[in-house]
Amino acid sequence: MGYVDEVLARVREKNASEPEFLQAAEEVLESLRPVIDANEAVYRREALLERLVEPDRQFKFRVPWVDDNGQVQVNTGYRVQYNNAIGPYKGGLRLHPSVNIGIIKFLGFEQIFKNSLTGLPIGGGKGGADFDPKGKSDREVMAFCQSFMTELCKYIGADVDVPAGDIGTGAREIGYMFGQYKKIRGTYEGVLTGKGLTYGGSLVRTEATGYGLLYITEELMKCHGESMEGKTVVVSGAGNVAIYATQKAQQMGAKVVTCSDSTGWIYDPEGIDVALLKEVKEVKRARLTEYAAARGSAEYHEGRGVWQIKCDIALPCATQNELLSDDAKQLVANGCKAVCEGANMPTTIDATKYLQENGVWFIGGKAANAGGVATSALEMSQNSERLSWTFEEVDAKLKDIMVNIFHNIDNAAKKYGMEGNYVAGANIAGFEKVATAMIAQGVV
Ligand code: NDP
Ligand code: 2IT
Repeated sequence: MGYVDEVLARVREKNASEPEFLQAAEEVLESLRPVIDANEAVYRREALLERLVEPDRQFKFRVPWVDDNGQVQVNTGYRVQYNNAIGPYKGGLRLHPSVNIGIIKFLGFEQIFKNSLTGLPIGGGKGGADFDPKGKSDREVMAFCQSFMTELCKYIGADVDVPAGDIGTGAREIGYMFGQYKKIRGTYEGVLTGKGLTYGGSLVRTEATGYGLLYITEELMKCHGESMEGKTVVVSGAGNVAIYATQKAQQMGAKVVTCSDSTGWIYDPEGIDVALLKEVKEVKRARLTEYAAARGSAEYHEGRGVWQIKCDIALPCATQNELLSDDAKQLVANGCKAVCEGANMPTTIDATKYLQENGVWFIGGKAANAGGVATSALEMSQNSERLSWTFEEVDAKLKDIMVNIFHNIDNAAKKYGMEGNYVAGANIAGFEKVATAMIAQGVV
């Protein structure tokens, strides 16, 4: 048995109850085969893969808080510090009822390679809780965030581990958490990113993941002799990533005709009205039915279904495993040319293979959604020098980073004889830097 197969077998045995983590680990290790085979003796002696798949440490803690009726509620909080070979642990906090250790581990593992691809000095980590912010008052959200940070603050710091937003964690939650960290630790430091602009946040961080997704998609199209102008784009999700992906796609001259949330989806053949979508989701925190009610051209459908709409480009921006084999078949049948992942692992392994085998250009989340964490790293830089850069400055750096990521993953795929396989290219390029740093730092 080869080294990759041996490690995969052990990973499957040890993590049998964590399907999302296994999916992420299998995707990465399978595509690293050519690199591992070329350096097997060194990596085996170093136990490099065994060290890579095992987090440095993981925390699980009780989060008690009091609801508006005076009732005590209890949630479970997590932080996984996966790998700090190239910088402090960095990664978001997910607040969603589905959160468990397997989901946080999958996200933390992905984050190692994504953060490496940005070219900036950040390691991989992730955290969150099974708390559901939906339907909670601001006071309840604050109570939860303060209790969560009361425990989390023991393990993080500007040079140690720097959390940020993810599903369910936006500017409001980051603000409450930052306030509690400052209160308990007594230091004013860049311990979180995605902060408000009046207390150390960076311009463009709000838009960064969606904008970055479009910058890399545009570069992909350009390299295939195409542009975004006049393209029909299908987007899933209606949160932070989806909203700003839609906005940038429209600025580039494309037409985005769908969005979705956890209960239904919108088909708007006139093109999504971003201002209205922002009002419904960011201000009112309401359902997409409100979008449809306010917009004559829009159809609302219950359940899932955006991938059945004919498009040139599909951008999954909601959550993991939301684009399945049948969806991939539908996209191919409809002539879709490109799929780029705004979310983390939204496409199943089978669906990814089908798209790639049928000539769809596919860029996975590690590369395509790296603009968010890259801009977080730019926020850390600004905090360190106690300065703020202009919107144009940060936006230009973000664009540069995304264009570089595209060429790095394209070249890595070519180097190992897999031209056009951007998934393998991203895993390889992300891995090589981390592996070199781990070996240089010895057995730690
Ligand atoms: P948000 O919480 O802002 O939005 C998530 C959106 O997806 C919401 O519209 C939500 O619906 C919808 N959704 C549909 N089904 C689900 C489900 N089963 N679980 C959770 N959400 C669902 O999150 P983000 O936009 O920040 O994140 C979206 C994806 O992008 C995630 O995979 C995240 O990990 C990834 N990502 C985020 C980055 C960031 O900077 N924020 C950076 C890189 C990746 P509803 O409105 O009903 O809640
Ligand atoms: O998945 C991700 O990259 C994020 N949620 C952003 C992490 C960050 O630290 O900005």
